Amino acid sequence: MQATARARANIALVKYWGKADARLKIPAVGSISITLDRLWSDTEVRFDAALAADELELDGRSRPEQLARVSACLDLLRERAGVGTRARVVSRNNFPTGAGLASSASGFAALVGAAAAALGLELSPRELSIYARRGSGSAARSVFGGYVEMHAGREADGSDSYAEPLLAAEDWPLEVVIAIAARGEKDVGSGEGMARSEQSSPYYPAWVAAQPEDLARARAAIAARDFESLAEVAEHSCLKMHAAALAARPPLIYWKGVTLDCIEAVRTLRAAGVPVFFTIDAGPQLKAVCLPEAGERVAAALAEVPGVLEVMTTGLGPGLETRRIGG
Ligand code: 2P0
Repeated sequence: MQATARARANIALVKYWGKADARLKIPAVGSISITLDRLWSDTEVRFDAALAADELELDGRSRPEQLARVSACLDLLRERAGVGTRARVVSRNNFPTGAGLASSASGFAALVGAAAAALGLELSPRELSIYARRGSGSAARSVFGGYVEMHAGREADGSDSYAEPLLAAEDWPLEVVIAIAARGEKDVGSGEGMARSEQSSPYYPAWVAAQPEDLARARAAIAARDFESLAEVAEHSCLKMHAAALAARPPLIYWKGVTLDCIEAVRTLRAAGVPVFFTIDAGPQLKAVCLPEAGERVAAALAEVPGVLEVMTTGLGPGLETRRIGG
């Protein structure tokens, strides 16, 4: 009863921010993302009757504070399989954990993929997406590669709240240049940030109300491979999400000064005709999305911004990959 899985991080171009149901992790809004090729979580799950409790090792050390969330996700799959056996989970990210680089997305997608395989459950990608959502809302999207849409759904039980592929990575190969502006885990996790925005930001209702229009525009831009139009809606969605978060009480300021300097660098490039736009999640790192021919120029420009610690470039990648070991 052992399996491994690899799932990749994703970044949203039309953002997810806010929940309709916090317990079931049903998002208040749909979202559209791209899956990144070079940022992944590798996770091994081994169910073992000799274990008295679940165990978690993340990036080489035990993480008791994360264990409850992992166990809760495993419980859903144990219930489905009709077993009570505890598991040892060993997971490793090949990129910084908890720093606004979507480690919970790749982590929970890999966890669900490996646990389902270890239990011998034959789940459809849609079912895997629903289970991954219960771990972390954005993880529902990392089950798929390329361009992905997450549906908020209408059902109270979350049964229609899952992600679906929109377009394969190779059908429109974009590049993503990530500028690392700070290391270390963020102060306010996205779950808490969302709850605070829902409860106290005067802009939150407007954010939710405008989402269908942004989703429709991004969907159309992706179908038409219209970079300019995707750039416009993605930057708008990012800034609107941060505006809602900034207006929460107490405020959520995820950016550093260097983040703003990176925004300016991207805007300068675009004004000069370089096909690039930015997006930023619940952390200080800026992600610049560009056509492949602009990748080197964008990476060089961001590396020159004072305070940028590191620049990583990646293409778009595939969805969840799972391997069962033994039986
Ligand atoms: C996104 N983020 O769409 C948005 C943009 C962060 C900013 O999805 O509470 O870690 O586990 O559902 O999945 C991060 O949210 O939150 C996220 P939970 P998650 O990528």
